[in-house]
Amino acid sequence: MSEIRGLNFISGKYTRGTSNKTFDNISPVDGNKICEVHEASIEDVESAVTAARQALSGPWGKMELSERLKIVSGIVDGITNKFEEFLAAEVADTGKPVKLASHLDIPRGAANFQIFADIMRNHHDSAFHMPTPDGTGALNYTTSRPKGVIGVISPWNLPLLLMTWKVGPALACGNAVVVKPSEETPSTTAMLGEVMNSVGVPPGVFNVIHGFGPNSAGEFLVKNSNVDAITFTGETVTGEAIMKNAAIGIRDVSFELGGKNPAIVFADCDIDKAIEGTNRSVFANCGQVCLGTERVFVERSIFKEFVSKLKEAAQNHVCGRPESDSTTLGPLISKEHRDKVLSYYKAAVEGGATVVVGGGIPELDSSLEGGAWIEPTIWTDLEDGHPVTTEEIFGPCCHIRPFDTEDEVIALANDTPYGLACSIWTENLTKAHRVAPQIKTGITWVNSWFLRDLRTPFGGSKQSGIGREGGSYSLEFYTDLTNICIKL
Ligand code: NAD
Ligand code: 6OD
Repeated sequence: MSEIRGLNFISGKYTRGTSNKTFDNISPVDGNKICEVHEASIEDVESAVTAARQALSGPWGKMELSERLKIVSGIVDGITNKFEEFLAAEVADTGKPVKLASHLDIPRGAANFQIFADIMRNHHDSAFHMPTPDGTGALNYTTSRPKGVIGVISPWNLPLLLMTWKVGPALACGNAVVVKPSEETPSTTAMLGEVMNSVGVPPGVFNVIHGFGPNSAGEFLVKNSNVDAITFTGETVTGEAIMKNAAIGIRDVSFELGGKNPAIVFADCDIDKAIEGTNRSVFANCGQVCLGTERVFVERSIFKEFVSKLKEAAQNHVCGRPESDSTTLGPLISKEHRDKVLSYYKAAVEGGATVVVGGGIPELDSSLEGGAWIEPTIWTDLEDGHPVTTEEIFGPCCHIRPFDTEDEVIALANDTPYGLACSIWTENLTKAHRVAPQIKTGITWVNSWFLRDLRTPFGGSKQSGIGREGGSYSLEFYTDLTNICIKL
């Protein structure tokens, strides 16, 4: 099985590709090599895109909707039947606790196919009757087609979940895809090829190419003029680079990008609920969730109590091997990413922060020395505008700042170029309804975090994204709409 994890998947077949270049997939838990990954050449990317194009004019393109959706639903069973293998591969690549991946990553990875099969099964076109001067009238109706070949570029933090969140709707809508998973986490995307074959997805509908971004598979894919549209999840600066290349040929993009998400904790919250939720939103997945909280604003009268309780929660986290039942915190994805996060830990101290807890590398069993471990960290007392409070860190850390008034905290929450997510903690529903719409984000939770109904629109405002995906909103990107106007 480890063999296919590092292979490209083109036209229904696993292949090393033609580049003769490989790179190592390294465990973030202990630094050991997991497998060798075969980097796709520009010719391999071209082959994958050609295979996808040809699939659109083959059986896939001609298939009845009901048959296509039966196949898409079959992918759910295909993943579920290999649940343990997907789980082991995802945990190996990311180092995240088994408890987390078995509840979130793999079930959601499968559910992403079911929801979009259901959405398409219930999708209907619109019709508009129109009067005309001669009195006979006209009938307008819409009809949608698949957009074509979709380039899917995905990140490493929730590899299977975030990739299938895009492949699910793309296939349900009848497109063909070429997927470039993150170089850090190639395994579960590669393994999905086997599932696609086993459930009858025709060759060329789902293709996987491995490699990096610039001057590698990611850039080759975006620059390929036979790719009709690009859907991407990752950093905002990467989105900018992709958008420049997608502009050539005026290709559509859908972007889910970075965030610097606030949590707003009002004095009238249920403090235990707020602590439990903020403990998850700051530290889950070792802080590597785009929706995660890095800025916490707490009403002054409960500030000290909140800081002390969140500190206690942080201290209770246990770093350790993913398989251990007691582990609550995995490593960061890589030593390189840890260097970046540690540079913010250093900058916080240099900027005069009070380090409430953490701030360094934990002392762990010597067998974990080669891993990318880091301490959960909380700061207070940084000046507004300090980079630690404005830039996305993507680690298990947050800055907590007191506030006095509702208007003040709304302004603070919105004072960022990002606009992905927010959590508001209050037992006063009137206040929640008043404040929530004033926060400029794609999603705002009240008394919760990462509670997802897959039929709802998901995406980011400002520099956190372009477009919304989820439920029938995904059709805006994955289909092309034609209006047919019939003069009666
Ligand atoms: P990244 O932008 O570094 O990489 C994402 C993917 O883009 C990888 O597959 C990478 O190889 C590829 N890539 C890099 N440069 C490219 C280029 N020039 N052309 C084409 N492809 C290129 O992101 P990451 O480090 O993997 O993920 C973490 C980031 O993703 C964070 O900023 C996080 O906030 C963001 N993210 C956002 C969401 C969301 O829904 N908004 C979800 C998850 C992660
Ligand atoms: O829940 C989702 O659909 C989604 N796209 C989550 C993104 C999480 C980011 O790390």
